[in-house]
Amino acid sequence: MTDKKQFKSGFVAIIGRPNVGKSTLLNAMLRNKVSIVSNIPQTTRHQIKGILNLEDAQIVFLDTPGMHNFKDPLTAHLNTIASRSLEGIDLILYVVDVARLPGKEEKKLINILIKQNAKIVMVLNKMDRGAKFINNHISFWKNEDGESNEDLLLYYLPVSAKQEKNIDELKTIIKNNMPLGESFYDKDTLTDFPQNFRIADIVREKLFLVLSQELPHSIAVEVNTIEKKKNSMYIKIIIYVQRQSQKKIIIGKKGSVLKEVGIASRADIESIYKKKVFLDIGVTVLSDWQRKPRILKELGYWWV
Ligand SMILES: Nc1nc2c(ncn2[C@@H]2O[C@H](COP(=O)(O)OP(=O)(O)OP(=O)(O)O)[C@@H](O)[C@H]2O)c(=O)[nH]1
Ligand SMILES: [Mg+2]
Repeated sequence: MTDKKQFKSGFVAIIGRPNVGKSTLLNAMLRNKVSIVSNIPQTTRHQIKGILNLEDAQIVFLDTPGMHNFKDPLTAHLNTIASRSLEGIDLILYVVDVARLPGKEEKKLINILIKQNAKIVMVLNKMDRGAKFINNHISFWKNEDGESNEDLLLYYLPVSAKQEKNIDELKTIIKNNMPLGESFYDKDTLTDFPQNFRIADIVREKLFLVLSQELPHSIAVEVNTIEKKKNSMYIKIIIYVQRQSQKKIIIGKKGSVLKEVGIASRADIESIYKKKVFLDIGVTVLSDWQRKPRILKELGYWWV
């Protein structure tokens, strides 16, 4: 039996530049797909909570959009979401990609992180690609802002989120550093991400997968309607693009792209919700949606 007094709970933010593997890491720790993943930067656009329920602890992870230096309006929103997720955090997982050199983004991030009142673990991810720049990352951390940061880090831990290497070790470190406390959520909660956003994100992930670099950065996916029956769900989805030419790309020749996206999305949604799914996906041209506060709000970019 668990001694109630010893139960631990806390909040952990997963922070890093775009594409380092933050969402992959979250999914690996939860052994469940909560956050979408792609090889295109700025995949995550929301703050997504993933909850790890253990016998003697509940750990609430916050996956965040990667922090970026660009100045366009969407990126500014994403940076704001990432910064806000540091409020009230017990521990930060600062994720870096050891297969690439640290640069401006890491510099900016380190300067934000050292000001936080939280424990920090540096997660050296993508070790399966070789440890080429591991020392560069460690010395970048140590030397930024006058060689005084080393003691702010609890650990450096090499992992491969994709191959699930060292993930249990990371979970143990996190648990050991959580404060004593009661659960924040029911013990069977996996995420607080609303169903419609979760479904929209799955469709966005499949668009990345099918179109890769061809996918316009400025697309958005909205779940317009969900009709639930006992064993099935009918879901109407609208993909917003900025121009007619982008609509053509999304639809593909004779609808081939949309068809592939639909098949892959349906498979994922059915496996999450254990129901038969009917997907109806449409594409709408809406110029400059990123600058329209009403649309941004409907799409779930709350802090506009
Ligand atoms: N080789 C390798 N690839 C990885 C690993 N972890 C993640 N990736 C890949 O890196 C890419 C980015 O992964 P994401 O999890 O979407 O990265 P992210 O940091 O959440 O990215 P944003 O949400 O855009 O900030 C994907 O193609 C992943 O498959 C890893 O441990 N090894
Ligand atoms: Mg992500």
